[in-house]
Amino acid sequence: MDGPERFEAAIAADEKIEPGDWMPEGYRQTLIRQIAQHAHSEVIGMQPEGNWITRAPTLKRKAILIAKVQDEAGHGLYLYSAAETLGVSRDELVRLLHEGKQKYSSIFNYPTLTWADIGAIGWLVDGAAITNQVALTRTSYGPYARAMVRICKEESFHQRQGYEIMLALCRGTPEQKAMAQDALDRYWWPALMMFGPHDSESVHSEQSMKWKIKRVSNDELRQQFVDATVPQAEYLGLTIPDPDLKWNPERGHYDFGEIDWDEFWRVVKGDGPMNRERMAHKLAAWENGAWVREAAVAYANKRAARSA
Ligand code: BYC
Repeated sequence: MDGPERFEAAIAADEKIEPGDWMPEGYRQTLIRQIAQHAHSEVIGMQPEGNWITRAPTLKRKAILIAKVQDEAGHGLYLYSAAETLGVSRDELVRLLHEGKQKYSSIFNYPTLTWADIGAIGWLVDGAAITNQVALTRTSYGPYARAMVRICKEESFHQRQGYEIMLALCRGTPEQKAMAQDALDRYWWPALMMFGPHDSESVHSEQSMKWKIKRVSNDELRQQFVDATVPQAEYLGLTIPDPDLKWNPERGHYDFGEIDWDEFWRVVKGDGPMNRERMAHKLAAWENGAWVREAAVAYANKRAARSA
């Protein structure tokens, strides 16, 4: 079998495509786009939570939050490494992000106003991320699938710690419970937006499903997330801010209201509440870290010269 035929046969048989294998250029480009966007999301995603490290309510909460934020950096690294197996360098991907030519998840363009937001992010944002990423453990590209397995294990812990923060607040004073409700009110709809546009509006889904890069559609994953999260909100005694949310016995799923797609596209296109701040912070961190990169290169050059 030649390259294209072998590729099609591997996809049909649910086998993994590996870095040295022949693959269509569109498959390679789609993976680079998605994996890079995913990596950038992990890295930019450190900012909203990093915002609360100095203000975590106890030493224990602070230690847990620092570990979580470090985990996100690690996820970024696994994903940049997975993208590099497709023949693109991490420097190039970082450059594309800095020039606004690649995206990161819309969710990280919302501010973290109170400590309860840290709970809501763990519970809802990591919860949505796991829903999406569990499906991606079966993606057809081997290095991406394997990165997802490891990331999902860490994300489940993140989701639990977020839920536990919400539980503590909901069992606390009326003011603490109100803070938890306010965080849910602000993060619910942006969390649903993480799954992307409706299937009918999704540009890449059809081809990505054929190539088994995507295994479950945007709308199906969003529904799975809603179905899993509503009982969790009920247990907390919180109200999901959607008057149309209702169990539909015929479908065996919750019906829910329409996302504000104008807001989604505004945020995706750079005009969300925190887009400018997130990118300015990222660029400043990159510039401030220049001496570390220069020192690392100088050290590597010196070692190479010594061993030559
Ligand atoms: N935000 O054709 P579609 C985390 C774009 S981080 C921004 O459906 P696709 C965590 C999309 O890119 C988890 N843009 O696209 C970290 C496309 O534009 P381009 C991040 C979005 O790729 C720290 C256009 O809309 N997870 O866990 O087939 C703390 C049309 O969309 C968004 C991932 O990245 C969005 N929400 O499907 C806590 C998962 N949605 O590229 C937690 C991996 C869509 O043509 N990615 N767009 O310019 C995916 O699974 C898929 O890329 C998506 C979109 C489901 C997101």
